[in-house]
Formats: sequence, structure tokens, C-alpha cells
Amino acid sequence: LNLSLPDPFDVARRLFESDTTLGITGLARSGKTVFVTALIHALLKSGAPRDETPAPLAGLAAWDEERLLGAVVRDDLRVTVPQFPYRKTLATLLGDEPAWPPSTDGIAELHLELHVTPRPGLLRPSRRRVLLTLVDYPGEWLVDLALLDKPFEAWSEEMLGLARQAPRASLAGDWLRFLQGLDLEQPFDAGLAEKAAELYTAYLRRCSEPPRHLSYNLPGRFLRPAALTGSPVLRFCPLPPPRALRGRDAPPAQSLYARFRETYDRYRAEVVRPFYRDHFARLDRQIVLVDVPTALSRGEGAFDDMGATLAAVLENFRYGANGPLAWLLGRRVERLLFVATKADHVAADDRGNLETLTRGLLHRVDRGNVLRTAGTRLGVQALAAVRATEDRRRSDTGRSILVGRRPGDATAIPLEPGLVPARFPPDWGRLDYRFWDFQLPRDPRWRDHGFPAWKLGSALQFLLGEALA
Ligand SMILES: Nc1nc2c(ncn2[C@@H]2O[C@H](COP(=O)(O)OP(=O)(O)OP(=O)(O)O)[C@@H](O)[C@H]2O)c(=O)[nH]1
Ligand SMILES: [Mg+2]
Repeated sequence: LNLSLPDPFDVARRLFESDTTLGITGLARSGKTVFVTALIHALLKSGAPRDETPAPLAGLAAWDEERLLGAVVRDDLRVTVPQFPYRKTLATLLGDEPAWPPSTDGIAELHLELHVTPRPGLLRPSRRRVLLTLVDYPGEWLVDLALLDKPFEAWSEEMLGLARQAPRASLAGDWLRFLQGLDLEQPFDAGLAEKAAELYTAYLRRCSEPPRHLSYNLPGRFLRPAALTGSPVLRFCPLPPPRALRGRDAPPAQSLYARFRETYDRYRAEVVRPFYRDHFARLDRQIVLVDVPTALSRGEGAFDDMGATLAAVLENFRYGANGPLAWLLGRRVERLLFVATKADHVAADDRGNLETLTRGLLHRVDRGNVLRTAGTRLGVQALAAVRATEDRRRSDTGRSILVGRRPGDATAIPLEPGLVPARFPPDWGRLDYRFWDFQLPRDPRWRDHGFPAWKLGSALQFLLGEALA
């Protein structure tokens, strides 16, 4: 056995005329699984007759120009990485009683082979095979980038600072009281470490849940451990400086404090870095999904915390080819699309506002325009990957409204979600936007034609147009 054989995937991908890896990320429940499934389904059904709706790829030039001949899933290319569960997810979305897919954890990939003919006039072979790799991974993992240049002491101080302030202070009681009772210089005890990590994780979970819905919950793997569930590398938490550190030298080598610091360092070296090396570094296009409608309906606290988390996420794309972390972050992401999802929850007349508001959010998040000047092409838009509502107009006021089925409703009914403002930040005192968890309708056409979408095609044009030209 020759262990220095080249990676079979790297060999196979060279046989394609073009090869693009698109990362799909976003915070929990932002719509990653639905987006990826709708995209795969649309590509697999791209040859459907054109006189029928929906046409989810409208807006993608290769589809509009009838140059996209078809797509197939390649199961044989990278066989040791979890495959995106598109058959299962599709079956759920298209079932007799359609439902939204369950929450997913961790990273999943899917490889699609697309066949396209070039634009007339281009000197290229008559048909090209394009490899499109989709990589779905939690945005929470990107927030861990911040840990890489923060020693345990500084990171602990930041986390404890947050935990002692509103809105988190009222959720951190159990964990903080436990820390108070700990002698940090006592010899390490595995049981105590486990207990501390458990209480800290429970605190993070309370932050993430209703009614707070906070998203800046570090380290990223504590709430989304995926394959690390139960592993010892997650047994640490932020600690206040022990007495020995205030003034004199380091705490004793085998103390609780020293061992927590060591586990934190191993988390950075053995969890965070390998993710960048093995996955993130392969991406050359990226879409960041942001559930703006839900965040709006949750109010200022949750909205601002999401903004802070997204700022940490976008740090990952700030580094150009020669940036300080380029060696870790890999090749530069050439195109980055920042997207407000679930646009079908917003009245048709307000979807332009949703995009303007999202542009405002991105501007806030990208302090100093570093992102804009990093050399990555940056796009902003709203979209609905799978529309669960239909648009209608009120006959009296002429205002656009939604027709949808809320949980518990027997049928779809006309509903007015209220206005989405264009201005950022929104005027919280006057905001009256409502978010209902619209249930998925059932429509037999979707099986063969893809799901009805809003601006999915134009998002794909930005991300993949050039690869399919
Ligand atoms: N109406 C509508 N709802 C959507 C759309 N996309 C996602 N949703 C809703 O948002 C929920 C979460 O979507 P997912 O795609 O599972 O989100 P995710 O980012 O994969 O979530 P995790 O796996 O938990 O990280 C779904 O259960 C739907 O209720 C959309 O295009 N339209
Ligand atoms: Mg998911």
C-alpha cells in the first residue's frame, strides 16, 4: 500500500472542464438544508418542459438560454465525507403530508455533474462537464475563527463579561455560581470538568432558545458538536483568573485552571484548525444565509446579537490571498453572496425593502468596508428557496398580502404580515412585522419541475454564472 498516493478526488476532479466548490452556511435554522435541497432538485429537473411553472432556475443565464442540458449526482467522488441527505429531505418536502426537514448538524457535501453547452460564439468544445460541489456547514463553526488569536485568558474575560451583562446575566446563574465555588488551583478533576462544561453548555443553550434567541454562543461546537458529541475536547469553559495569576506567575501545572486552558488550546488546534484546512480552504464561492424575517420578528436584542455573530462569521472572508490568515483560510473565496432567506414571508411589495434592509445590516456588520475591499466579489439579495405562500392583492387597499397556512390552520388563508422597513436599523418602536411558521403546501407539479422560488436563479447567476458560461 502506497500511502503517498494522490487523493482520488483530486485526480477525478481534473477530468472536468470546470470545477467549482460552493459553501452554503448560515446560523441555525437560517434555511441551509432547504436551500441546498431546492437547488439540487432544480438542477436535477432542469430539463423539465418550459411551459409549466414553477421554473426555479429562471434568472440563471445558462437555464434561460437553454444551455443547461442536465445534471446528475456523483456518489463516487469523495466517499468518506457525509453526503448531503437530499433524497430523504426531498421525500419529506414532497411527501403526501409535506413537512419541513429536521434540523441537521455538522458538514455535508454533494457533488453534481452538470452538462452545459457554451454560449454561441465561444471557442469551446460543444459540451462541457462542470463539477459543482455543494458544502453545507454550520455558520456557528466560523465564529470560532475568533478563538484562534485569543489566548484562554482573553477569551474567558470576554465570555464572562457577556455572561454578567443583560440579556445573558439572568441565564448564567447556575454556571457562574458553580464557578464561584471552584478552587481553580486545586488538582484537576475530570468529574468537575465535565460538570463545568455541562453547566456552561446548558447556559449557551438557554441563550439560543426562546425567548432570547441569541446567536453569539461560543465555542461553536458546544451547541453544534456533530461528530464531537461526548468527546473530552469539549470539557472546558471560560474561567476567571485564579489568584495565582493576579500578580504572580502561572497557576500550578496540573491545576483545574491549567488543564482547562490546555483543553481550550487543543480545541483550537484539533477542532478549529482542521475544519479550516480540510473543508473551508476548499471553497471558492460562498453563500451566507441570514434569516432576516425571523430576526426582525424577534426584536432588537436578538437582531443585534445576530449582527454581532455575523460580523464574526464575515471575518472569515476578509483575508485576501496575502492576508495574515491566508495560510489557514485557503484560497480566496472569489464570490460571496449575503442573502436574506424566507422572502416568501414578506409581502411582495416589501421584498425590495427586505433587500435594502439586508444591505444596511451588511454595512453595519462590515465595519470599515474591509470585506468590500478584500478582493472578493460581494453580492446582497433576498430569496425564497421554497415558497410556502402565494401573493395576492387586497381588492380594497391594493396592498400586497400573503396566502399561507399557519400551524394549526386547515387551509391557506389571506394574511397581512405587516410592513418590512427598508431603513436600517429598523425603528423598533413602530415595527409591526409578523412572522408565522407557514406550513408547506402540497403540489404534485413540484416533483417534476422543482419548487417555486423567488430569486433563486439570480442568486445562482451571481455565484455560478461564470462557471456555466
Ligand atoms: N417559507 C419558507 N420557509 C423556509 C425556507 N427555507 C427555510 N424555511 C424554514 O426555516 C426552517 C429551517 O430551515 P433549514 O433549511 O432546516 O435551516 P438550516 O439552516 O439547515 O437549519 P439547521 O440544520 O438547524 O442549521 C425550515 O424548517 C422552514 O420552516 C423558505 O425558502 N421559505
Ligand atoms: Mg440544516
